[in-house]
Amino acid sequence: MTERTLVLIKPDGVERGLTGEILRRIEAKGYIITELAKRQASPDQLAAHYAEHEGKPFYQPLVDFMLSGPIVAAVVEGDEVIKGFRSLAGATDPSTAAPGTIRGDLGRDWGEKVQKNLVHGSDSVDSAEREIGIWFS
Ligand code: DAT
Ligand code: MG
Repeated sequence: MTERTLVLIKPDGVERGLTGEILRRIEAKGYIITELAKRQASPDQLAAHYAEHEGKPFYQPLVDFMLSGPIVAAVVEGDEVIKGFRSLAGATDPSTAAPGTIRGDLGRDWGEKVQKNLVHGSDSVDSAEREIGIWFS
């Protein structure tokens, strides 16, 4: 089924010049980038985006990191793209993410810096629609 997902290239990906490489992998898989924008995230956008993690010990370091530099936000469309992009991204922790994935091939930070894992991808149809509304309204 055709779906939409919200992809964020986090500040580490933008700063390291990996925007093109990450978008290349998305397009090479056959997904369509329907919206694309480089942004400085606001605290309000991040509070909404990461509401499910509020109160967890990693919440504030995660938000601070996401405010540390520009991000690239994209709406990506394709058959089963929500699950499919998370598969391209790989496991949350770049130290164990599989080779061939964005985090496994390109991620250089883990442990207490695991928030620097290059990308975000929505995890369900509901969260995708909610997140797209935060970044593209
Ligand atoms: P994902 O980005 O793979 O969907 P998530 O939604 O569980 O992971 O968490 C959001 C981000 O928060 C994740 O990309 C990195 C950070 N994070 C998750 N678990 C963490 C932990 N145990 N310690 C530090 N940061 C964590
Ligand atoms: Mg998540």
